[in-house]
Amino acid sequence: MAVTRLTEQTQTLKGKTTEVQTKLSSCPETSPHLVGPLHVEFNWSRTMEAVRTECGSSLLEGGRYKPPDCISHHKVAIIIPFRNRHQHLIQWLYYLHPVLQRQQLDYGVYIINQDGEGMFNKARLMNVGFAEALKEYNYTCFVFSDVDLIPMNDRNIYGCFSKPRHLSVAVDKFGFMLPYSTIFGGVVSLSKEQYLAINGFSNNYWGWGGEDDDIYQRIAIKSMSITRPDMATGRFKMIKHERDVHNELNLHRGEILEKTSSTMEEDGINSLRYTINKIEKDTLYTFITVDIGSPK
Ligand code: UD2
Ligand code: MN
Repeated sequence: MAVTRLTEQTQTLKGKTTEVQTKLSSCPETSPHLVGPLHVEFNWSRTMEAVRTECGSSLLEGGRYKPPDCISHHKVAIIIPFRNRHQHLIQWLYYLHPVLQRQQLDYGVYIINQDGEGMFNKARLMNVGFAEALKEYNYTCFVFSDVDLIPMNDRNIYGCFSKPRHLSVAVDKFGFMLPYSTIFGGVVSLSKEQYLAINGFSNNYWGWGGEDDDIYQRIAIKSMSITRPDMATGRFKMIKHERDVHNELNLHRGEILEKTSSTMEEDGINSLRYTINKIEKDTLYTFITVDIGSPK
């Protein structure tokens, strides 16, 4: 199907600048640029500036990209919950930008940085990412990723499908196996409709754990199921780290999780409250610093 996109091409014809329309077709079902298994290692220390030089030339401000020669099937906002993991972010950007481009995605990278030293709340940050990304562009797909997870195969598409998808199925930290069958943490994708059908994520998990099982519950309660890539395509490396300060194990996670079915209609994207303190546009990403409050 031929789709028309207005491209701003400047032609210097006797000093005149003109806008021309070019006809672009949909990208192929499978990108011809994919290479399969990737070599991923972390024993290097590039600066952010070096990654900007290496990966930035194809990007628009804010870590935005569109394939130059076809219309992508996926308009994807990549949402990364974040605080104080600068080195991991450099490594994530270095590996992911080329992969996402080879996948022919129309994408933007949003780093959602929790302001202050309060208890970390990953799911609330992901909800903020959904809301803020939609203010910028008509994204139809949302990929939520830990900052420390790097795919080892570029055939693991960071897009959305007919069901919510769990992409990080074989993480080295877990011996390249699913630690349990209902795990839905790490890297996941949901279309805008799928995300809204579950009212986004819970805002009430402070500290480590539980929020991923809650998302799985929401999906199951709404009679949806999930998909996964095969274990070879879904391999990931997690950058080694200790548990962060102010992200201690959430001892209440079990009792919140038990109530998901009765609370999910009121607790989610429809009850999200936050204050944006800063939005910074880098070549490689949009960095949103947000005050998400603290536990009641
Ligand atoms: C697992 C899950 C993760 C999440 C977490 C429990 C997998 C592969 N990963 O990861 O998705 O469910 O358990 O909450 O199943 N972060 C910061 N700064 C902080 C704390 C966290 O940036 O101070 C972000 C960062 O993107 C990080 C993510 O939150 O990757 C998850 O935290 P983690 O890496 O400490 O948790 P982990 O590895 O146990
Ligand atoms: Mn981790």
